[in-house]
Amino acid sequence: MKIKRFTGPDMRTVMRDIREVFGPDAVILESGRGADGLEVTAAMDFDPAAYQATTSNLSRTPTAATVNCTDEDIGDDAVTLPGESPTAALEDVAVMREEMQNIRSLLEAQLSQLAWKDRDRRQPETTAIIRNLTRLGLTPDIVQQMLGSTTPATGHSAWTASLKQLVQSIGVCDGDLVCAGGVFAIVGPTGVGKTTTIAKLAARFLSQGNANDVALVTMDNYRIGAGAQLATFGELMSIPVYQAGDAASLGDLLTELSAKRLVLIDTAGMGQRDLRLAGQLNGLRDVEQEIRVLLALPANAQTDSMQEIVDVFRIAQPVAAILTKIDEATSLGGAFSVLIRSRIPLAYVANGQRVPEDLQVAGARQAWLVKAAVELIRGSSEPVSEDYFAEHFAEVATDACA
Ligand SMILES: Nc1nc2c(ncn2[C@@H]2O[C@H](COP(=O)(O)OP(=O)(O)OP(=O)(O)O)[C@@H](O)[C@H]2O)c(=O)[nH]1
Ligand SMILES: [Mg+2]
Repeated sequence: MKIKRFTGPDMRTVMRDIREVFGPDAVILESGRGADGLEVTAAMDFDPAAYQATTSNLSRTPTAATVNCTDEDIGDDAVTLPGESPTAALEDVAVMREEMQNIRSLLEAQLSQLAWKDRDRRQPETTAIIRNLTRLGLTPDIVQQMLGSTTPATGHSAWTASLKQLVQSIGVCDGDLVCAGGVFAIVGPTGVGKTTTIAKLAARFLSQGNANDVALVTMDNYRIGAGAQLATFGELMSIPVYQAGDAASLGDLLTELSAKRLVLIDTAGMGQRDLRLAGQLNGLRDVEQEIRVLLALPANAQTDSMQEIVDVFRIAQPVAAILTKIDEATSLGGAFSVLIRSRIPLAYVANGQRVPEDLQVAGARQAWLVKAAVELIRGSSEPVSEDYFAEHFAEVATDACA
């Protein structure tokens, strides 16, 4: 904590000096009139405990302390608040600070609302697009991105242009990634549809290839009977299913299976905050063979949860994502936002429980996805509050005015 006394002819000058020296978070400790005009004692990195200790020390020699201070960084002695106990003074400062912050927030909110209303009046087409893109579930940063890269247009064509922009922004893999062959592992949190998607992918491959060319591996050794689900799918499709416990046994198994055109590895679903997760994901990286990781992302989750999933599973270095459960999602913009922001291309979209029908290749299907997102908002009646728009999109309006 640093404490300093500032003097000046008026409050405006003194406050400007304080802000220049200590920055916007300076705390005002004391103010009054002195020989040099207005005197204000302020602190940077204010530490209430240290300040309280200081003022307790000082209460023995308060006057001398105040008289002796200079404009240099002053010692502890400069901060007594005569006539008031240090604790009471501290409480006053805290209350004042909170009140000022409340007033500031209130003012900011009101200014934003005014600016948003103003923008609505000046640029009704843009604000209509902002409203629609937001209703799709897109996050403010991605809405801005769509607006920023859309060439100016009016009316219906402006909306179409922003949707086209969205279509172009969703990264996808070329063609049918898995069916081209290789070793793939599907990772993701519990219950997102990893095992079901593996069965769908294996069945897709079978429609073009041979059951002898494919093998399934489960690394799900954490839960009793977890491997049984994959074993059942394997049995139904006459595809062999293997079990691998750790990185070493997975490496040996992959060597054994090197003649297979396609190996699909199912991993144990773990919550993104499960401490065992990193061990499992690192295990996939520790094998010699190249394993391409696909991240299963549940489209029916909240946007923040999807972002957390992407952030946590990033250590597995996923080459692509599979968006699951889009049939259960109430909006798709959140998933688009997370994918666009994290630059993970989309390989497949799962839209139901049926194996293998409910799995679509994402490549060249962005327009279909965006259309599905638009259809979802047609059925939804939940409006987004004007306060939300004011909070996230008013700044642009202020800039535009300047
Ligand atoms: N509606 C819907 N349900 C799905 C989809 N994909 C999978 N499911 C269902 O979701 C449930 C969980 O699927 P699993 O494949 O077992 O999920 P998982 O990720 O392997 O689960 P854990 O291994 O427990 O982590 C099952 O009831 C599936 O039928 C989908 O795209 N849409
Ligand atoms: Mg599973």
